[in-house]
Amino acid sequence: MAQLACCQPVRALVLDVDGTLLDTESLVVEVSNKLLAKYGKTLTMEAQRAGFGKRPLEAWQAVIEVLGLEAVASAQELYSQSEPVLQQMWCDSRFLPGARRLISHLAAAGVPLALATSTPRATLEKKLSRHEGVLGLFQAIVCGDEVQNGKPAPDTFLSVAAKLGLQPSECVAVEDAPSGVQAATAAGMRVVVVPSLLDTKHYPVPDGTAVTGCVETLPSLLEFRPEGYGLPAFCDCIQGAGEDTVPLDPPLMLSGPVVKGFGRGSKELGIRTANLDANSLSGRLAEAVTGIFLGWAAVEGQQGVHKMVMSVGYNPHYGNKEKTAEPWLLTGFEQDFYGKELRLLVCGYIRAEAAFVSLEALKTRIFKDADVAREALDDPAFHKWAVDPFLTAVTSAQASA
Ligand code: RBF
Ligand code: MG
Repeated sequence: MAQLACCQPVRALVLDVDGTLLDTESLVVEVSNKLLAKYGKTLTMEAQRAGFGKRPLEAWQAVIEVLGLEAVASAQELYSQSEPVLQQMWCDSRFLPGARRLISHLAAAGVPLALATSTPRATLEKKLSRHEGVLGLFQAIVCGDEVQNGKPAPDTFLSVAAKLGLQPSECVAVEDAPSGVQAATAAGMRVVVVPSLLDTKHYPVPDGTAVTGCVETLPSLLEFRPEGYGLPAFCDCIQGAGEDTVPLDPPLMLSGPVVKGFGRGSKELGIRTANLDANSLSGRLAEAVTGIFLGWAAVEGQQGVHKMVMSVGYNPHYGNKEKTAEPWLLTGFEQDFYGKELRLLVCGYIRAEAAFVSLEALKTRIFKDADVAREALDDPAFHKWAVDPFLTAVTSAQASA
């Protein structure tokens, strides 16, 4: 948790939209890759880093430069091809885990909230069109088409602070993209970074005592603790084995065939995780931020639903390159069910992934996670999901959780 720096109390939270509040980056990557295929290119990590966070035309210009497409396409050309496709998709934009909870909580507590986005106003409205009442939670909104210079210039953040009637030093910004972090820093705000790029070396190193710039880096907004900034703490946590867990509402629903994992689970750890094929659910997995989650599982053709605890991410203890989802079914995993469809209803968040000093320490923590899940899932707020049709539709008999 960030330690509050000396002087300025936090009077407002200023949020970026794309990749911070809403999962639009996955839509952009999908559409851009289809378009770039015509030129024999893909939206590489470097291109994403150059483009993310910027206004659409400036983002395309940056991508062109990174991919060396200057001779074959202009930013305007690429924008006119991608934008109509994206316009159809914006209304499907979903909140990233923890985002809706954060803004609802702070708004209800009377903390001023603002948006500082590179998106044009009309596009922002499309992106939030199915999320009724959300625009009304913000005291100030500044869009990319309302400032002279887009991110990484400070204009968007300076303008939003002015609209709030606050000094930038009284605001904390939340950003996912390097260009956005740069913009908020240049405006004189402290920044909480929730990286949307895998490679965190492109982000500044957090300094909890900094007066401007990155004060902490979080795997997702599910880890944000408002009390670290003198703001009211969440009061929706659900306890299990003495630990707080965060409800995910709506829950995340994942399904796919069970595949063989790294084989470490049973051999080294004494647990049998049922691995999901990351490719068969890549879109959803990208959106399921990393961390340790709890929920319910159902296996095609099997009886009942099962308590489940799951690790999503890169297993920092082992340093995997591929993102995996490894659910551990806490009951009923006796038969071999490779190839069968597994359905997971993920309704709670336990903690961030971590590296441990020893295998023993990792194992101890995983068994603690299981205890937390077992107990928390008995709470009515979590237990209600055990009878969800998403799960019971594939089981052979009535749920018996
Ligand atoms: N791997 C890590 O590297 N760090 C973790 O914090 C971590 N937590 C886990 C929690 C649970 C509940 C489970 C089921 C797995 C977790 N793992 C973690 C993944 C573990 O390393 C993996 O399941 C085995 O390596 C088998 O691939
Ligand atoms: Mg962003």
